[in-house]
Amino acid sequence: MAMTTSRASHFELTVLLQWVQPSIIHTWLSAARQKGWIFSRVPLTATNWEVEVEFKIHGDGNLHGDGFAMWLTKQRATEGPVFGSADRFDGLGIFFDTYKNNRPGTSFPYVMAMMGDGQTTYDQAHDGKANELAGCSARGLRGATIPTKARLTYFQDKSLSLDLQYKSEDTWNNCFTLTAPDANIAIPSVAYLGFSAETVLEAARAPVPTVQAAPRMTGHV
Ligand SMILES: [Ca+2]
Repeated sequence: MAMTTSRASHFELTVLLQWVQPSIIHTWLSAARQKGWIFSRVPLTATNWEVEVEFKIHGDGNLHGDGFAMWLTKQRATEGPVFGSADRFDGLGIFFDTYKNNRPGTSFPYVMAMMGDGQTTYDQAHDGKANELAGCSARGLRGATIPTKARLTYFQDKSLSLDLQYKSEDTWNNCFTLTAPDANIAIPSVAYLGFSAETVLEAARAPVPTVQAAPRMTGHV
């Protein structure tokens, strides 16, 4: 989408993945003024897993960014137009969309999943609607007073669930649960875990962005 200088946000993501290299985090930190990403160097090959991530999205007054994405894709570390990462991805994208482009009747922030086939483009103009696998509105996700978290749980060939914590501590709200074969939850067997964000700062007003990358990997079932 066209970016303007009228929006700004802070986006903090706390990543504690052991196999994420400090150099990648540094890269993301320095890139945060425009676009930034952080991707695992080693693919996630476990068949069942859970990823928990703590993040913080806050803006300066009414200025907010576009949001961020969480990825489990065959590709890694390629800058692009989808929340700072490459389009036509192959695998799962979870979008934490904080800027409503054009999606009447939907309250934002909106969190949704898309399973990319490597060819289909993200429906940028309608906030991903054309290819939405599942999603939920999460009013209060931005500027929350408690640590906001997301937890993605995957059982290969069985289920994919996304839970969010943003209303009160230690209370998880289910965003969606998908089951196979009713839904296509086939994440590539070799997929890289990544996060990306797209932010425009109004230089005169916004302080230096603080992007702390941050997921916490828990458990192998
Ligand atoms: Ca949007």
